[in-house]
Amino acid sequence: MIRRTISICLMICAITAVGSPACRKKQQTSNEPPATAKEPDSAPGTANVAPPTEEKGPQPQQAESKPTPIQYVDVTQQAGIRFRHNSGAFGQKYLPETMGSGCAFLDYNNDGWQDILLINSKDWPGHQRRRSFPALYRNNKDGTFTDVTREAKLMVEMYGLGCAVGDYDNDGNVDIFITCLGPDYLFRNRGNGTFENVTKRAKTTDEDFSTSAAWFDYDKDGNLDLFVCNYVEWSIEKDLFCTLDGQNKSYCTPESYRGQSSRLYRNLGNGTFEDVTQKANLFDPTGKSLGVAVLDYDRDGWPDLFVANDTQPNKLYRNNGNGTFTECAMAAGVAFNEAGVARAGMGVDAADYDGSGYPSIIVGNFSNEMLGLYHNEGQGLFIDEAPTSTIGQATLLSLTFACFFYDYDLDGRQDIFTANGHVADDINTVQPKITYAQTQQLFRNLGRKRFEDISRRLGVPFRRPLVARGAAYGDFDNDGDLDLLITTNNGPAYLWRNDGGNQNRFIKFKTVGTRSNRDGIGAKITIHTTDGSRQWQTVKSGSSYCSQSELIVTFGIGKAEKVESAEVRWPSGKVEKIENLAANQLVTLKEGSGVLSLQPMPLGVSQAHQIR
Ligand SMILES: [Ca+2]
Ligand SMILES: [Ca+2]
Ligand SMILES: [Ca+2]
Ligand SMILES: [Ca+2]
Repeated sequence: MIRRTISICLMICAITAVGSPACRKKQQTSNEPPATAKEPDSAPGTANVAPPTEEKGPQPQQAESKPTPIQYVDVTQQAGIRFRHNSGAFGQKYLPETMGSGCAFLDYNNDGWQDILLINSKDWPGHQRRRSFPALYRNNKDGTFTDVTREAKLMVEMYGLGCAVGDYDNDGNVDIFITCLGPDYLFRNRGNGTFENVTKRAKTTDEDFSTSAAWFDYDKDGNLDLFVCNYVEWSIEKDLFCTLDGQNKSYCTPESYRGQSSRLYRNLGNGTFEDVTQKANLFDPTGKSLGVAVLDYDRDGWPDLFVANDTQPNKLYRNNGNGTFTECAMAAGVAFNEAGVARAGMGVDAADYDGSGYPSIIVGNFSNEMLGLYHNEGQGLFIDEAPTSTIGQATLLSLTFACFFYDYDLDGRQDIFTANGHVADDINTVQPKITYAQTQQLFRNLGRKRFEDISRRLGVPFRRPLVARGAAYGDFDNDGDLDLLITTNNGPAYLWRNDGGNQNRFIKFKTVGTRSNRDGIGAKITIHTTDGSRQWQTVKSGSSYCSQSELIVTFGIGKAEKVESAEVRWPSGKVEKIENLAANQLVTLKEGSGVLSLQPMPLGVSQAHQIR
């Protein structure tokens, strides 16, 4: 029956795709190389994850818990991060209480060390117990952070959900957009350690229930535009009674409320924005959007959008290159699950995880729903491979909010991280297999589209259940490997240090746009290593859930000693090529000038210096 449904769905999708010219892949007109990259049969770094030598023979029962040479260590306390999210919950079970909040790795003071931004919600009117604020933690370059929220002028109470960071005014300082229930906030970075609330002047505020957001330059005019996901029409007055046990109030699912359209703000380049949602053909009040990924799925050089919707079909907006978008999710096969049912889409990300040359998509979904693993087949079609992959069964019971691709072991293959936690604190009383707090998951990419669930082998943090929401990756200690920042609902935020990931080699890029936006968001970087493998990534904002990872792009290159060549395709269209880069460096690239600086890594404390 299921197989039949799949084939019917595939038929319908194929027919629909053929019948929708705007969604069909155009002829390869760009000067991009064809998608012929092959994956090496064994990644150069494979040796690093071989079982410890003292183990004798395969022991399947223990294999699941056998530690790997890479461990994540919870360094929250020693790093000095004391943040606690306040959902405002006081017993009424208001829907927004279950949703927040996100986080970001960003370098707000341009010292080359990733700082931390944590979004907060607040108490409800009439039930104020304490004041709560977002938090900005400055990296002290020695493994610790200092809370600089007050001096940065970010002590603003708001019912915050998510954030996106990007240098919208191209002055070299990364700015912060915070999504809220009620008016959103745009904070301009003054470049002196403080932020200025420019929301009113910028006209990027709406009263909606906003969640994830992303900066990207959809019209390639050199100014970063802003996409904001909106969720449902909810207010204290409109709050409904829902129940799991027939008696007590539970948190409602979004079916009970009307959706709100997400928004696109065009950056006019003078500090103000224009709401172009209608003009760009993006108006959709059925949305209930929670996640957005920017990707060029058809490789025509224009950034497209994938929007994950909660209990509504997901949307894939193809950028027509003329200021408008065409919705293609049905035709592309990413709107529903394999049975044609809309799922509870949360966080999302896109990357080329199999060396096909095309970006594929992951979507976090509800418990009793698998993660969506939409493989990009080219020609504008995707196929959800989760049901036939390890990932499907392993994510069936998890309620996944944040999810992203990143290369935790630097072997050159994009792995998958998911942050999980249920929305109903009483779920276990009615569904014994499902818990409120859940463990986080990491799927190691084995190549050839295969993944291994190694969550339970990565150390104590991965075995501790949390009510996780946002998540971001970044190399906060500048030792090369990617660390994790995780937020929990109405609880602490966590910083997990990656220990051992840098046994493999890497190369990192920081992009400085000139004709393109200053952050180089949208720049596509392709590297070739000596073993004949090719990888590419895009500098991006958005993805995950309500969160943003560092803007630095990290490539794992296994045991390779150098990168033969790197090509950067800037959003402006300019293409630059660099030959012969030694491994374990941060390469700062300036559009039009090539390499601005080479910074060997790991970066010791004494080596800390300005990277601009
Ligand atoms: Ca700025
Ligand atoms: Ca623009
Ligand atoms: Ca990997
Ligand atoms: Ca690190």
